[in-house]
Amino acid sequence: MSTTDRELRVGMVGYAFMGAAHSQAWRTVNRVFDLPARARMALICGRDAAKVADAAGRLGWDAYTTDWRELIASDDIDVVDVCTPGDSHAEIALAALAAGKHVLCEKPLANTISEARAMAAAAVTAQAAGVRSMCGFNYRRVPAVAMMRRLVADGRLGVIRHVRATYLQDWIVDPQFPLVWRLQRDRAGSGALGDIGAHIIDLTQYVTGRRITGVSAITETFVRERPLPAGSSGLAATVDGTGVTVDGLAAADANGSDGHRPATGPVTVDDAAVFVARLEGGVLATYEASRFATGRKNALRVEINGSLGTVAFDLERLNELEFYDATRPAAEQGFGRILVTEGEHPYMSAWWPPGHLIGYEHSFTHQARDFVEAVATGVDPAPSFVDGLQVQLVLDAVTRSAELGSSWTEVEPALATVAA
Ligand code: SOE
Repeated sequence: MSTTDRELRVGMVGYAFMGAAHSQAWRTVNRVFDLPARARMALICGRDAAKVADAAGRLGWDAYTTDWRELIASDDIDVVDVCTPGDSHAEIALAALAAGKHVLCEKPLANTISEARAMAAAAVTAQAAGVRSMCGFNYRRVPAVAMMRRLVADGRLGVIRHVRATYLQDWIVDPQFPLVWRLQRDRAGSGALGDIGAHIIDLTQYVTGRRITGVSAITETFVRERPLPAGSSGLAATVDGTGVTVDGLAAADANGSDGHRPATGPVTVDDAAVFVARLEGGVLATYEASRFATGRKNALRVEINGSLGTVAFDLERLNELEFYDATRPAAEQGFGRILVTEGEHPYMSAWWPPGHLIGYEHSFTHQARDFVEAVATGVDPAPSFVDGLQVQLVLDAVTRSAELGSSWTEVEPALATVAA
């Protein structure tokens, strides 16, 4: 429980799936962790006055506005939390940094490399003035994932040889699922690749401490034309495509002008991306991100093989790690299960007694905890915008490789490209 009087006044832009997840974190963080500052849910912003007023009440914000520029200009806001679709990340985050606000920005950092580069450069400049920024890759904050990193860093896996990562969903398998913003390149940047592939790219670079240096990729859009969302007047539909907040999902209701034939539009992003990669230090890796893995709702798996052992994480069993320790006597070898709920495990001492499990939303609370702590103590949080750019460079290399028939495509170090 936070005991300080110091406040960090948060202004959040966006209130759909990620806005709700971040709100849950801001509501909880002071009550669970003893932090050098208390986060205050000062102001929430959305374009629709009635909807954002409702969100403010429901999610627990003090006040609301329909103008994000007003939120940024306010002297009563210290932190700007960007939870909008990718097409507005750069504009909002750049304005917030220029106004001297600390920024937490959802992943992927931006829709394009040039936006991400501008954001990383602005973050580096702002950093010199004590302004902090962080990209919201929440899965880093699952205790079992942080523990996985600790095992690798402590050398328990020896020399890392392989990374195997998959992130699978199935929410658009039905060709009648509507053309929501997540399926439009100008709004979302890319499809499965940027939305869920970005997570496994960040997570594996984080856990191994190694950068992806090159990729060879294939991508596919299985369903190229979809009905417009119900009630939408065109491609600018803003409903969320996560299955959580889609308005009614009545795709068949989005009728064309003759009242029978559904009005449709083109899907302009990938439905799935598969790629092989090399990481620094000679690591060979495979990645798969798909929204067409029937039956897989939100299935993220990462396995790392080293000369001394293997560790595996499965988001559907997020309190556990599978660990094979090859240094044990031959007669005792085999995969074991670490239940990551001990006080010694990352973040867990603040929660329940050992064996009492936590869930998805805790990763956001831990993210808020780390962000508040970094801002209040004057330290740069991670992942930084430069780390976000590093992921973006991989996304870009995957796209380019796929366009060129899977040709091998190198990925530059992000810092070098920011300085350039
Ligand atoms: C997409 O369906 C999505 O909501 C992502 O945008 C999130 O980042 C991921 O954590 C869950 O899936």
